[in-house]
Amino acid sequence: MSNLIINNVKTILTAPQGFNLVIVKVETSEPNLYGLGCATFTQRHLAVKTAIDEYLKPFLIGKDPSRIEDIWQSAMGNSYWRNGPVLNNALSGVDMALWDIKGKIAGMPVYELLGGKCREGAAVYRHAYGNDILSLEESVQRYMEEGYHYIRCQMGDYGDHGKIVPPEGALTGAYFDPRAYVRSIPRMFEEIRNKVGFDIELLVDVHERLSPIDAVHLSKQLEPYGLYFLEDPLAPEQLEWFRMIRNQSSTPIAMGELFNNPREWLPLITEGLIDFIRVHISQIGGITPAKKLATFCEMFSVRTAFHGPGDLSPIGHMAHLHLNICSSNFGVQEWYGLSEQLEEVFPGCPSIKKGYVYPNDQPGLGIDINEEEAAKYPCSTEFSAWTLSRGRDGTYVRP
Ligand code: GCO
Ligand code: MG
Repeated sequence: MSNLIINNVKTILTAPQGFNLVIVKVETSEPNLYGLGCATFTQRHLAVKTAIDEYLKPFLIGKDPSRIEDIWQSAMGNSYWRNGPVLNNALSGVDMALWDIKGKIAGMPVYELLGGKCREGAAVYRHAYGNDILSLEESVQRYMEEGYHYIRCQMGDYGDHGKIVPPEGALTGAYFDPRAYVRSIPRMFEEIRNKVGFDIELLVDVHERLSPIDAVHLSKQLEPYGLYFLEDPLAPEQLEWFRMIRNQSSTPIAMGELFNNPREWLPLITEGLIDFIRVHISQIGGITPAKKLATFCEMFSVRTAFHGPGDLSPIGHMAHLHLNICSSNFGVQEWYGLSEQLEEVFPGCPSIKKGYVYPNDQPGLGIDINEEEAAKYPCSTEFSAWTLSRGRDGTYVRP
């Protein structure tokens, strides 16, 4: 294997579950030895594809795929301008694929290369949803019956959708009212706790939609309901407010799906302002930086809860799983659920049983792609509607 080189890098675009997914396939000079990675930035998939095809592919061809650290560092620095979502996702696709190749060469699953198992399966949280409290409670109870111990609750849209009256002539958009949302969440948890008690872990995603002082207020209001965590209470642009939240409330805080740059998470971790780091690992550059981040968090008693939405490929979910299995400070994994179509496109999807996701013992990441199946589900170039969000008076606000 000493003369092994990368001889091709392919970008595969597919949307089997309706979300645009970006997959990287790194091929080597050894026939049938290739690796797969997730580079999904669903809203700008073509920009990521360009970064891979036009820049990373020529940068990588001829290089030794075993030199993961050197490739990660040099690809990150070669563009000089760095830490943005497009280039980080592109690099993540390559990085995961290189770990996949290394595992295949070693004949070991990636979690073995990263230190070995700390646990057999990773606990996941599911998304319970309902338009009203009754349907939400039903959804929570369904997940409980299926054996889930961690359940995230979301009732309707983010605040009084439909009841908002903007000024005449206001532009169309996804309207929401953050104040109404803040008022509704404690009421929602009061009802749910009354119904299901305290033996189950409940969570909520604020989706960075609140003004800082409303987030402080909400975290205090939620104390009686003993949440497992309050997710992404503020945007990355509002980091200094996390100290205020911490000083005023003991509700555990999870943060980070929008993070790109290590400078965003460093102060929150070192200053003890969050309890869970929930970065989107393709958004920070893949397994290499994510394993370093997990180890760094361990020293500060911060647990991991990586972002696992629908717009993440099963290869990305698999990368999480390998990290979750071998990191002692793993907390919980967000689990959106995989459709049958996804399982057909990605043979080897992880199995889920009674609230835990299990890895397999295949070498590498242990997941493949069926390119013919993938081609049946073209990506969409429509702009996402939910990110065209507006507040009560029709002003554009970030979602
Ligand atoms: C979550 C999320 C996502 C994001 C999505 C953006 O799962 O917690 O907030 O659903 O909105 O990944 O594309
Ligand atoms: Mg979220």
